[in-house]
Amino acid sequence: ADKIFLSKQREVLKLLNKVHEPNRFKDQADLGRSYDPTQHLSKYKNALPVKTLVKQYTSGRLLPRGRIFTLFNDRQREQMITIFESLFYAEDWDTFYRTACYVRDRVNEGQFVYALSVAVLHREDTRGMVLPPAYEVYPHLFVNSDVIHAAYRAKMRQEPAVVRMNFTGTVRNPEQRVAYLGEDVGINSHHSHWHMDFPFWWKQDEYGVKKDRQGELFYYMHHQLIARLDLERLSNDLPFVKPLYWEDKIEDGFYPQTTYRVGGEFPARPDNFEFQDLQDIKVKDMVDYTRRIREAISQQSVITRWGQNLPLNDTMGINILGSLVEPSQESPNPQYYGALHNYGHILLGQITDPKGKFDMPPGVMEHFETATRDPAFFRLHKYIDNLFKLHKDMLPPYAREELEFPGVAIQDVTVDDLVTYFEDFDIDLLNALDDTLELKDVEIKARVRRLNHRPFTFSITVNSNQEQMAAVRIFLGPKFDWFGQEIPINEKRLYVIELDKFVAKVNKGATVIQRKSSESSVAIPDRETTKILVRRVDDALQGKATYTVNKDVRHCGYPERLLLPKGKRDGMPFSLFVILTDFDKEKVNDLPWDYDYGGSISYCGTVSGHKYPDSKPMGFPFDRQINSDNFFRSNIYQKDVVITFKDSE
Ligand code: CUO
Repeated sequence: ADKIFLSKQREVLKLLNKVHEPNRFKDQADLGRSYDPTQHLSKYKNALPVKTLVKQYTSGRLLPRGRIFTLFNDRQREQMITIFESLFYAEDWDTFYRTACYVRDRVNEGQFVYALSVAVLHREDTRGMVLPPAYEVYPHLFVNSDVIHAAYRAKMRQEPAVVRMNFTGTVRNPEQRVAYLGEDVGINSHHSHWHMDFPFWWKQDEYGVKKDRQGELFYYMHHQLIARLDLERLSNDLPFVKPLYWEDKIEDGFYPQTTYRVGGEFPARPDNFEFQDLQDIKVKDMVDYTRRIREAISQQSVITRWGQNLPLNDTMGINILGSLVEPSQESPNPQYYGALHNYGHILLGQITDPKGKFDMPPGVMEHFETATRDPAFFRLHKYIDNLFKLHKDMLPPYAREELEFPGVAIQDVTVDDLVTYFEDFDIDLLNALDDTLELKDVEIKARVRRLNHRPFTFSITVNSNQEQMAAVRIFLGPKFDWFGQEIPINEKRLYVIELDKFVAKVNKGATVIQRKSSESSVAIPDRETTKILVRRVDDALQGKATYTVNKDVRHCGYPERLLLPKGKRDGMPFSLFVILTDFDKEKVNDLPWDYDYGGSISYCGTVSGHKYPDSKPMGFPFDRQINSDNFFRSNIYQKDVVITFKDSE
């Protein structure tokens, strides 16, 4: 059975090979040419999308190949959804595969990659399939122009090359000090995959795949991205991120120095630019949407499109608010509350050419693959996060019963030395370079600097009055602020980052729970490079090696090597928190091991209709106001830890 699955895996990798060129695999190209979906309409659970697709293609209405695709463009997204649905509704693998070959050479490559990826992530028969890392499918979105030019030169000379990539900007730009995070290929890959697992255009009921707590995950994952940047900023003597506002100047500009494969440079934004009205999105509308959302928050009630009131005054309020602010298809009233977050991306993406006078391509904010490169990304999301905070602050602080775990006490927590360092990482650029010149492929790589840390293990000594299952949550927060003042707990809670969340059995008496950094529920390991993946699959197919399919493989997950903030050379103190609660009271599924589902549930939840494994609000217990007298107890442990940065390992 694994062999059949592996041959499918191989076909998907072939489909995603050099997507900007005609399919170089003759079998797939031939199949794509001869297949006529309209002759097989009974093979689709819903045939309307594929019928529409063929019609749009034949009448030349689709976005042409070679053009830039952005999900934020309504027309381009609608077309992509038609492609996705044609693939998703295919009744069996054969129909899916033929449809994929059919679209591969006919539709825009950006739309194709995105639609195919989301289909692979959600079809039952492709569950466990590995997609190539986004930075290998679209290197242009991840590396800067210099690297691409140098790579071309190397290819012309037919010499293998490793091109060193520097972070954009100069030391005169203070924001440059944290560019290693915003420009990290792992972060961008995580973020783009998160949005593939939780697309804002996802139609839960139509597709029959529920996205449990999607709105809350939208809040929490992005909240954590900002908190993580804030800890990097502290590590580099920068103040916390400031939210932007629609009517204020955006102080820091951004020059992406990145180029589209075709279509020119990504547009830049000079310092102190202001938001501009676009043809169909006005700055004033953003102010109105914000006012209405603030009103809903302070009244703890949202007005639905049918005029009913939807309460926000409980733990599920954040899920509604998340879907309303992003918005996803679950927004209770998109007409009234608008599309605050998505429009924010578009306004920032088109800020330098708001009227389309110069026909500039979309900005970095208009792709999830590139958005975090722009410091304004974090400022937009901080602004949105503050709305969520406003809502959370309307809820009462957690009561004693919600915080305590009677009979259980944490005796001690120890952890290895926490050490971070920079290392080199090579990105395969093979996909970036045109094949139109009849030149052989040579090995060309971009070498980037990236943050990593030494592996570490937590040892948590617990005393319990009985054998039971405990939910363990580990967080890290700042100790001192930018001015060197100790941060009070009720403010600190806004900057704590989740390191791990898991279930452990505690015995009667003392138990030592050991947990490794590599097991973190926040993170995934490095993605495997396509070249090695292809080789491993081929070897397994030829019986030369074994290959274990992981049905729960996740592409979404914070890079494991970025689990810790950088810290400082002389050591930087942080506050570590370990919280134990009664898992039996908060579990959702009956199997505790569902908690491990796919390994990165903390920020990425679960896909394919599974429930989020615990019923506590994400970020518990730091998501609500904390009264310090009432907060700490025997199952909530706090201690100082030090993170030391070494230039290299
Ligand atoms: Cu992930 Cu704004 O939602 O980038």
